[in-house]
Amino acid sequence: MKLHVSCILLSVVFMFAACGSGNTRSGAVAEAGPVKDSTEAQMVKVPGKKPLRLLTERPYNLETPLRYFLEDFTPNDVFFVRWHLPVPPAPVDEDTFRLRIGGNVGRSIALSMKDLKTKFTPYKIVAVCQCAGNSRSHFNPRVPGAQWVNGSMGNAVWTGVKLKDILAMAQPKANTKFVSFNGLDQPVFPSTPDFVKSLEYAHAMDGEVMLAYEMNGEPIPFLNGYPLKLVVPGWYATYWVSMVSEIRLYADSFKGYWMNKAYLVPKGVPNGNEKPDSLAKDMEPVSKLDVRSVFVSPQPGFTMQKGKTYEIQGLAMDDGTGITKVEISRDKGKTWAQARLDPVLGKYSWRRWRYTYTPVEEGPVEFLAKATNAAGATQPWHQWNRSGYMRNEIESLPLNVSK
Ligand SMILES: Nc1nc2c(c(=O)[nH]1)N[C@H]1C(S)=C(S)[C@@H](COP(=O)(O)O)O[C@H]1N2
Ligand SMILES: [Mo]
Repeated sequence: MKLHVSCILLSVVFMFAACGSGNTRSGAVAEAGPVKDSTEAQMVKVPGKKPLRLLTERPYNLETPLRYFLEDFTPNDVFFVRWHLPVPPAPVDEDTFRLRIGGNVGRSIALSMKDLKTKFTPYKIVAVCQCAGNSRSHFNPRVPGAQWVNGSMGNAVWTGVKLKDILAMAQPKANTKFVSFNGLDQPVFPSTPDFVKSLEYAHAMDGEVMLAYEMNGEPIPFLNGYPLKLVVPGWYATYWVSMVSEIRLYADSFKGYWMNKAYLVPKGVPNGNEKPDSLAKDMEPVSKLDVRSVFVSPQPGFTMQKGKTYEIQGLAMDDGTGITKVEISRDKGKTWAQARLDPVLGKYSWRRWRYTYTPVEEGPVEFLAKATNAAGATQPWHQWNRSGYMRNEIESLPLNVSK
């Protein structure tokens, strides 16, 4: 813990943005309603990052303010940060760092960063990294956990090596079923389980799961997992293990706290739904991203002028199936109009949508946004689960119209 504290003895600057009252964090039940601007919250400046919304300090949990989602690729210096255990005290030394691969393999190997950058064909993919708990603060009744608004997500170009190429070098045994991933972060007390995640072997070998050493063309930022981050396109970010240093293969299943006790959702239920008074009994690990859309601009409560034309803008994403439609409603879902979709930046990227609107009447107006993907999957009107995962309820944006 001492080491960790020293690492975060930083010039912590608190700021309160001028807009908004900030009362969304007061502990009241969060309404399942409009997207709230992260800039209402307390902000913190840590090395390597611009001011971000502070959720917790030990370890760091930092949220990206909404306005950065006007960019297609989330800049590294505002990319959200999520840790369960203390962040290692200092960046690793690239020369001495080794990625170890062992377990059910023909030969255990240890790879240096230089090995990874020179002995394999580089691979690049655009993918959204979204925490399974993103937007948790909107769940009603409120659920425990980091009270994210919509900013525990980001889109980036990831460069590195396909996991299947790396595993092949260790000669996996034919009966391999699971692969686990451990990072350099460690619990303070031996009773706290280390953060280890696993994937089925076939998934790990699908040619898309990769180990990234670059994010948007730069080394992965320290707080996002320097020097190596597992990228699992289309899957929630809990699998995107930061500072990966150990990979193990198993002939049978892998069991561990972070796979079998945490990050569970009701099994086989669309949108991970359950009811507070009748919780699901059968649970399974969270996995693929639900279809969702979020509003990015304008800010909630913005006042438009009658007769002027405005662009309402947002993002939509899913598990890689592909967003095919985003619809907008101004009458609580009775009628829907299609938004325009920007070009696809990659199947695992988010996709920007735009809707042009010219108000003709004064008064309040509420927009709803609903995305649909190529498999016909869309967003629910109501959603709840005990841990606040996979949030993808249809969102609303309240605006005003003046003379
Ligand atoms: N080593 C390690 N990797 C981790 C975690 C962690 O606590 N330790 N948290 C996971 C979770 S829950 C999320 S949402 C993502 C966040 O990635 P980011 O911090 O780069 O945004 O990292 C994942 N990888
Ligand atoms: Mo997460």
